[in-house]
Amino acid sequence: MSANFRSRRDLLKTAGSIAGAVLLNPRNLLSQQTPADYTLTIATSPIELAKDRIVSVTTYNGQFPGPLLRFQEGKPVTVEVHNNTDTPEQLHWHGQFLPADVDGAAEEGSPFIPPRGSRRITFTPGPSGFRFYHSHVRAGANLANGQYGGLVGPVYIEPRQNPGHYDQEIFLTLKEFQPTLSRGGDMAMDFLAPAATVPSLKQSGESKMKASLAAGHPHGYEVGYESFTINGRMLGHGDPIRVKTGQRVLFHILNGSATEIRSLALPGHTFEVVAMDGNPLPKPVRVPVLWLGTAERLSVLVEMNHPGVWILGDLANDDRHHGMGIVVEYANHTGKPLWLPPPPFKWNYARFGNPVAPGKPNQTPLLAQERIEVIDMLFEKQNAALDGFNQWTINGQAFPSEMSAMSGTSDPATPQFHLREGRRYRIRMKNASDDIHPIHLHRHTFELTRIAGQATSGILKDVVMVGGYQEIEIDFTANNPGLTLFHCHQQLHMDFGFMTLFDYL
Ligand SMILES: [Cu+2]
Repeated sequence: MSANFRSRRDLLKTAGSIAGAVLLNPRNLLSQQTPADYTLTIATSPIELAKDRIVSVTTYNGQFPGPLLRFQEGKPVTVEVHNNTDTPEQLHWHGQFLPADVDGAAEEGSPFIPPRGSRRITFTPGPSGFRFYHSHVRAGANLANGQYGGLVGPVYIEPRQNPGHYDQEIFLTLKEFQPTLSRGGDMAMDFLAPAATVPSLKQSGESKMKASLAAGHPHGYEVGYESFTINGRMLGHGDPIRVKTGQRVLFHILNGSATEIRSLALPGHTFEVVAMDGNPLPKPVRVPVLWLGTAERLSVLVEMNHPGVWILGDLANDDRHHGMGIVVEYANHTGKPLWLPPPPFKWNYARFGNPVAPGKPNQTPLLAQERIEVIDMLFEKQNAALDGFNQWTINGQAFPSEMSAMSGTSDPATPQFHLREGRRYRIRMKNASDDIHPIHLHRHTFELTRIAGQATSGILKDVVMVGGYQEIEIDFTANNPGLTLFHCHQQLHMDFGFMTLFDYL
């Protein structure tokens, strides 16, 4: 390998002496010689979810989740990604403000990491907080590709000053394995608040569904899973989280699922939510239950004040019994871990924001109403329209799937929406389907401003769940020129049309 390396360098040197400095970027030469700060290798490897349950999936560096990458805000890093598979790959840096060619989305023009090849990138991490990286290729009907496998890993970007005050910091990645297709699913629907739906959206969605079923179509495919894990281990099969009475434990929780919404509770304890999607909240908020849509993150402090051996687990009994949980064990306590269902609780994003008086415009002076340009988006489902898969549209347009297919080429698609740098935008999302969509905007942070009729402010995110037949508004500043992808993070939805592209004029 080193001989190979040297000969390549010699070759470059020769080329340089012949062609002169014009053809060769000295930074490229330098990067050939300097080792990368981080190396990630994509390969198929066995992962032990539980005793006698070993699955073979694509991973980063042979482990699940991928290694925790700790960056420092504003300090450039070089990452080399090797692809030891036969499929072109994209590694997306979720939640960071990066240029489109390193963001890791073919639709934005990021080059693929070629099969059996590699790609080296340098970028300046930011903003600070809990981010993650994951595969960003289309899986379509192939449940071995995209985020269905093990290509998910956490990123923590250290802030310039550290405001933390805790005794232990623990990263948890929630992820299912062994996906299968079924007709219709069992997605939890009634946990969001406010529950108010928009009658016209409901009427439109239901009549389309009725017409489709009347025409003899079955329900479109949904994905289900055999195995549920936290940090790649089914409940009871990994090491417990060991704590001591009186400790404050900071959990950084990532929903790394390809398709599922997750919940968590820890009997006898409450969660003090300090950040959402890595961004500090206006003030910490104490809740008994956590909900995370696909790709959402929560940073929560837990005061360990209820000694025992407990299950930190999903509220859905079936999913918890199939592994979605982890044991929390106090020092000097033994025995069978206990689960107790939490009190009834609804998840309302507005609870985490600044209250806004009813009837008042929910704007801080910075976001003066007259400076905001509204972008309307209508989300619709065409039941079972694509070989049994549901097709998804934004304002009647399905994103062309061949675009993000595995061709290995990365010609950007045609942008549907246009931005001007420096301007403030409001995306008004109307969901005319009964599904909850975790909507993600690349390369930017947005602020939640209205949730199903309820105004709020101060919550900065990069993914938000839009409830069935509900309307949500998010505001963002166009401050990172370049192609910008917007999509539902549910793999089955994004793969079958639920994506669109912004450009800057
Ligand atoms: Cu969706």
